[in-house]
Amino acid sequence: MKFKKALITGITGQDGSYLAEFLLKKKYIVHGIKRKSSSFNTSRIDHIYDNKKYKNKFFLHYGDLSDANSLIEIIRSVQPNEVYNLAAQSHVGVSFQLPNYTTQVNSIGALNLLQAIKDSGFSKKTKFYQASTSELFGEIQEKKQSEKTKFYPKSPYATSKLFAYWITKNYRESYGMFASNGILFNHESPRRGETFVTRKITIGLSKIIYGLEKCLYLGNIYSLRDWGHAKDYVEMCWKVLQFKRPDDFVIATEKQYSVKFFVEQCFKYLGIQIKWFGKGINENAKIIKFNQTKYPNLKKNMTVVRISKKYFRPNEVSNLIGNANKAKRLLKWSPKRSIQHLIKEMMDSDLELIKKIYISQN
Ligand code: NAP
Ligand code: F7E
Repeated sequence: MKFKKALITGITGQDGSYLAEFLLKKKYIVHGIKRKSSSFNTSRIDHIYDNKKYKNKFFLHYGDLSDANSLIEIIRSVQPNEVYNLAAQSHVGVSFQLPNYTTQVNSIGALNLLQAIKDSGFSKKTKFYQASTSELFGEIQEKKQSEKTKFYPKSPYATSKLFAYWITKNYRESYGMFASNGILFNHESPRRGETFVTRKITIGLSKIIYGLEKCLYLGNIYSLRDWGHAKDYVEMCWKVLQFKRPDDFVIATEKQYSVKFFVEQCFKYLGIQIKWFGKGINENAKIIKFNQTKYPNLKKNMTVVRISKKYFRPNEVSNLIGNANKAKRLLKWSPKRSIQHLIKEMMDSDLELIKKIYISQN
């Protein structure tokens, strides 16, 4: 039996690691591109690499989206059936400070990869998935955003992804490539990068519980997002490439919550009652009721959340919610995990992580 070969860029990231696990379970041979880093960057995939079961099924290659030669070399040697382009400078806030770099990686990087497939003579053999994003909708032009909603990107990240979205379509139309966009709304997990807001909250509260920090500082807590679970969403990436023709799909839960709600639900899960005071930059949350025996490091009236100007962006996307009807209808997909499931999983995982750090320090 001939196994399919997949190549994943961004394999060391949140989605890349879940997608690798998913594809290996589907009996794919998985190749991943990791970039050179002076410190270890493979913590999310070490368990796969170390698993004897995957010895001849999982391979890593050094490469970088900004280095076209490395991509051509890898494509030629791997000859993948499917390429998932998940690599990116993916932080919206950071993209305002690194607009050029963000564009090099996210826009030119996607182009380099498409061109590497074409130059290698695989335009008709290799399917291509581009990790597009709800950030393309930015200043929303429709209440719920679908594949038909007009784009209005509001950050260097979003504009860089706009190019990648269009160049993917362009290679599809110009060269007959099976090249598709998954327009994914926010998706989170215990493997989410620590500077994205959900993970910042779950890790921040865990540190407060163990007395390693006193307060969590956030930016715009009124921002609204459609948050799904990364495990549900990587299944979608695969489904997008299994569809009978290349196409573009919005993937979303169609439910919307504020950052403030996410904070409240995390405290609720921990069994800690908080109350909000003040307005604007002075808004803050204090602890009202909690179990002192369970949480010896907490104090009544302790301020556990404050607002900091540092985390506001020059241009904010404040309201996103998807319409995933097309994916539901054509790909027979719907998200399995709720926001409560997500919060429980993320809180449990970060409490465990911080407990280990606390024990090692005491
Ligand atoms: P992530 O955790 O930030 O992972 C990004 C990955 O890209 C990491 O493996 C990173 O490597 C790699 N990378 C960065 N620059 C690179 C370069 N120049 N060359 C090669 N690799 C590079 O992102 P994610 O949350 O998994 O998201 C996956 C993709 O989906 C991204 O393209 C993101 O923009 C997009 N997206 C994400 C969401 C979401 O809510 N998560 C929603 C829509 C779209 P290191 O580990 O070395 O840093
Ligand atoms: O912010 C607000 C912030 O950084 C969510 C990426 O995966 O999803 C992600 O982009 C919201 C924003 O994600 C803090 O201003 C408040 O309104 O978690 P985030 P994002 O910007 O939505 C999209 C779909 C992607 O494609 C991206 O790759 O939360 N917010 N206070 C904060 N955000 C952060 N990071 N930190 C705060 O302290």
